[in-house]
Amino acid sequence: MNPTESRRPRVAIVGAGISGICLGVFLRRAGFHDFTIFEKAAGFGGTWRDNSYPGLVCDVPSRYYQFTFAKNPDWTQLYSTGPQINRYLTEVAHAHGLHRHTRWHSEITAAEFDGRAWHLTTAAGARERFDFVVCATGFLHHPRLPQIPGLDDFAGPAFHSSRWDHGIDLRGKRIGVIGTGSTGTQLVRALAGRVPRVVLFQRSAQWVLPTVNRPYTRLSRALYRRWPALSALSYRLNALTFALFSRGLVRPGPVRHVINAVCAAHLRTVRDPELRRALTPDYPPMCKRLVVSDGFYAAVQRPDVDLVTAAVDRIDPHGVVTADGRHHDLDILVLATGFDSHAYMRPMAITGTGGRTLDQVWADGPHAFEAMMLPGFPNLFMLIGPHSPVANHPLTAVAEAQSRRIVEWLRAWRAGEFTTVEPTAAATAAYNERLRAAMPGTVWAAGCHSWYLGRNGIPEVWPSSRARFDRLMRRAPDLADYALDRPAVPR
Ligand code: N01
Repeated sequence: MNPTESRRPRVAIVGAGISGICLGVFLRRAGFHDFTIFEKAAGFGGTWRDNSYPGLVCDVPSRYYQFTFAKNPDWTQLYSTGPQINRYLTEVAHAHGLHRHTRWHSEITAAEFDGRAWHLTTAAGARERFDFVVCATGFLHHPRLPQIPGLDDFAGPAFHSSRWDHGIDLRGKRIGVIGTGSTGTQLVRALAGRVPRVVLFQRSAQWVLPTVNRPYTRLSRALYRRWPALSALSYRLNALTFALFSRGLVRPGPVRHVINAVCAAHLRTVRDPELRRALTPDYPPMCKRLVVSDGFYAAVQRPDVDLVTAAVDRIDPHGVVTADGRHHDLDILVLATGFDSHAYMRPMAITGTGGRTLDQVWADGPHAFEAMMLPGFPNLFMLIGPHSPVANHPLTAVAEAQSRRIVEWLRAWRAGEFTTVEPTAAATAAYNERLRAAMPGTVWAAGCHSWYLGRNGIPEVWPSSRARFDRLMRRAPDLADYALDRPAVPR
């Protein structure tokens, strides 16, 4: 027997969110069964498990925001709620037996490469050896908490939007929301009218694309169940629509003009000129992630909702004091201040060859070779790593493209074509140089501050179309870009 035929890679996947689930399914389908998913919490879903704030609705249509291998005919509306998506992800994971591969409450704190394999350490101190490590830790994951003087002195509940405390009774409460991203605007829309007062603290105004979250009829769901091809068609049509939209993101032209005009017309629906002025951004639409909403402007025009544009100065036990000296009395404070989108798998301490750490290699900011691998870190893959977010396409699609690629590498390993693989430093530098050169035409570089930007002010997203990204992921690797260590052939 060929000595390589019995090679069975041991694979560790860190994280049981969208990308971890996706890879788990791909591995099982490809006949790789020796893998473990390490999850620090106790459930599947990642960010969809963590975020459960009132009003959470995905801004990508349900029939697109799903895995192509698990299309759900039973979505009840155009845009699904957070709990619906979390249920879907959990069901997919269970349907593919991933619960049997998952270790809950197992946070990986360190990963070290010893020249042949990876050694993972959990928070509980257990150590285990793997041939491959895949970081499926997401990037909208670590809450970004604002440094506001007095925050700890607030007498009522104060928490980040992704840590919603459902034990708190909202009835009769005055709620302050800091932040006007997708989260803050959804919260305001959901809370307005439910509580006596909502105060929205806005540092930067947002452009808002109008939409209507229409329900799917029972008949349409029955048709989708009866003819699965309808789900495939719907996915395809959404992909084409998003591809068109993405053009406006990555280069100037007519799509950008249309989106700008639609957002500007939507803003004009705000009747009070002063409020309209306060809601007018000083940067072009889509520079920050566009808010897609079917009711934010209506909510913010209600008499029981205050939009505060003066800077937050400090917090005291009873509310927020703004730079104009006003005190805003509050009972609950929600920090919808976003995420540290550049942390990726950190604070996990990752040490590659020669004792080099990920923090050292990423001292100037996260980067990767083709979004997935790094020189000096053999047999380590990232899912939805640096420059992976592809315009506003769903991360399910990105996870599928990247999981496919990992499976190809594992097949090659199983066939004995290599023992360790890593991209070369030269290929990685050239790749990142090409990305950097493509950024100036993108809308994210149009002069606003957003979570898309790295520390150097350069966007950390894919600067082209989904089709190009898919082609890159499907292309057979050019072996000149990689350093491969081949297995010794027994004499
Ligand atoms: O976070 P954000 P998010 N003082 O970073 C403000 C996805 N998502 O959680 O713009 C005062 O966008 C900050 O102000 P500024 C989606 O991709 C999807 O809303 O920096 N304000 C900004 O207004 C999204 O883009 C969905 O000036 C402070 C806000 O907080 C991403 O997640 C739903 C501040 C943060 O906005 C992140 O969205 C929700 C401070 N110290 C999220 N610090 C759906 O699909 C920050 N801010 C539904």
